Amino acid sequence: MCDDIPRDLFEAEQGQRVSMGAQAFILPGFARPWMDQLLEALKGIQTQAPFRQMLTPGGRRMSVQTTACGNLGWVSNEYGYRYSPIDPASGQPWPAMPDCLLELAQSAAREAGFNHFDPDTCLINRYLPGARMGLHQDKDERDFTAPIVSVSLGMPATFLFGGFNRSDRPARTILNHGDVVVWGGEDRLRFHGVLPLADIPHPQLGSQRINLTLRKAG
Ligand code: MD6
Ligand code: FE
Repeated sequence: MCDDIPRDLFEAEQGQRVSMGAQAFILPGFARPWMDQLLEALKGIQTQAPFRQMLTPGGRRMSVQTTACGNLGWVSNEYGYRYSPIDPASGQPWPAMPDCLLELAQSAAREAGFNHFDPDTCLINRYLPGARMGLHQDKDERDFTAPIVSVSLGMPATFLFGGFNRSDRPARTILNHGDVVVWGGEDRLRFHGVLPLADIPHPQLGSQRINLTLRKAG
């Protein structure tokens, strides 16, 4: 994929489905009807399982801060990454997946053609200005037939969507507050990432971006 996805703040309308691949879509503003409930639920999750900066297996500190909800959470330290039913910071299970989040994710998955999405984890990443996510594949899940649903909140970010090799030049698109990305099927293992965030404070969330990705991991 060589061309940038032709989309900016003005082109895409709520209710459209912007295609990034045969089974990969941006749903602009799709999360808006759930927004108030979602932000309220996030506050509770953050209290129970605060954001923390994890180490990569290389021993480097990730620039994003991470937490999770659902039956499993993604955890990383200098020894490797894995999904765990227990939050290592508290020794307790992760906060439950809020109903509004599950409903939003299933509804977005359906919109993208994935009918029986049954996520058991939501990875929650917080980006402060300057934080980034290098090109990676999401391949720690057991079942690649399930899609991934990603919800963007707060400051806008430039999302990179590449091919099946790290060296494939990625397309770029902006993800705004309330946008949802769904991808799966033949696009499930594409490389993707996020450029370092500019500080463009969001009216509700201030100088941060929060990204929720729901998956079926177990
Ligand atoms: C982010 N997202 O948007 C990082 N992965 O902050 C991801 O890494 C991601 O958005 C798989 C599917 C959708 C995503
Ligand atoms: Fe990812």
